[in-house]
Amino acid sequence: MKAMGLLESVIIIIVASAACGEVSTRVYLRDSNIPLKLADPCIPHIYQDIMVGTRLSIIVSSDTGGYWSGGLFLVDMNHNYGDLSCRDCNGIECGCSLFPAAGEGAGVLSWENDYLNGYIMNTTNDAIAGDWFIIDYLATNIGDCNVGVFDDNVSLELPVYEISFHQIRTRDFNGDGVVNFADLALFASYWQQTGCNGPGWCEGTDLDINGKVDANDLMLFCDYWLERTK
Ligand SMILES: [Ca+2]
Ligand SMILES: [Ca+2]
Repeated sequence: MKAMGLLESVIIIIVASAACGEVSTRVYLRDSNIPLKLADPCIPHIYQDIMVGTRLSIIVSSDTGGYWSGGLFLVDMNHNYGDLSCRDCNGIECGCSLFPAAGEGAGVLSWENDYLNGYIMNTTNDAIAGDWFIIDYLATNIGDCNVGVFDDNVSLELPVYEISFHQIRTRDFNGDGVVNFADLALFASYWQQTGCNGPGWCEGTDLDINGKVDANDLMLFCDYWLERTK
């Protein structure tokens, strides 16, 4: 009798794990296959500092198939720090935010209210394991931005986890997507400049916004030498 009970428990656990696959996210620099590094490899979903203006892509994947619904949302004030956007194509809104593994008829839909701003997603019954959706992200402001990952199987109101970005002043002064000699040249043109003030801060070269462009700003600039924003 006891053995029978144990057997039943094992069967329930096996069935439950087969039914509850895991939906996960990966973050890349946009239009590349370069993954964004975690701040600490042992702590998931909290990424290394990124510069304002950085363009990323968030891929939603699953290790199981079948119907699923959820979404990616900026909750509450987070929309002051970042933007989510889907990919339109072939005249279909968000049409290119869907991967074939999400199934024929899967959907991505823009949705917002006073509290949430982002995208609802659903697969169909013929979805298979793999990459399902891609949503783009732009860091728009200095500060912390959290993107909520929602799984309707878990909660309709609270994210199952948040993807966290810490956003700092850009070193890509000319906005061409990479920190290199062109930015250094602009930095050099402001070297020892005083009287910098906001919002421009000497075209962004006064990185510690103390009014002058000096060795401390150079150090902050060099920390991101050859870093890319997309
Ligand atoms: Ca640049
Ligand atoms: Ca300074």
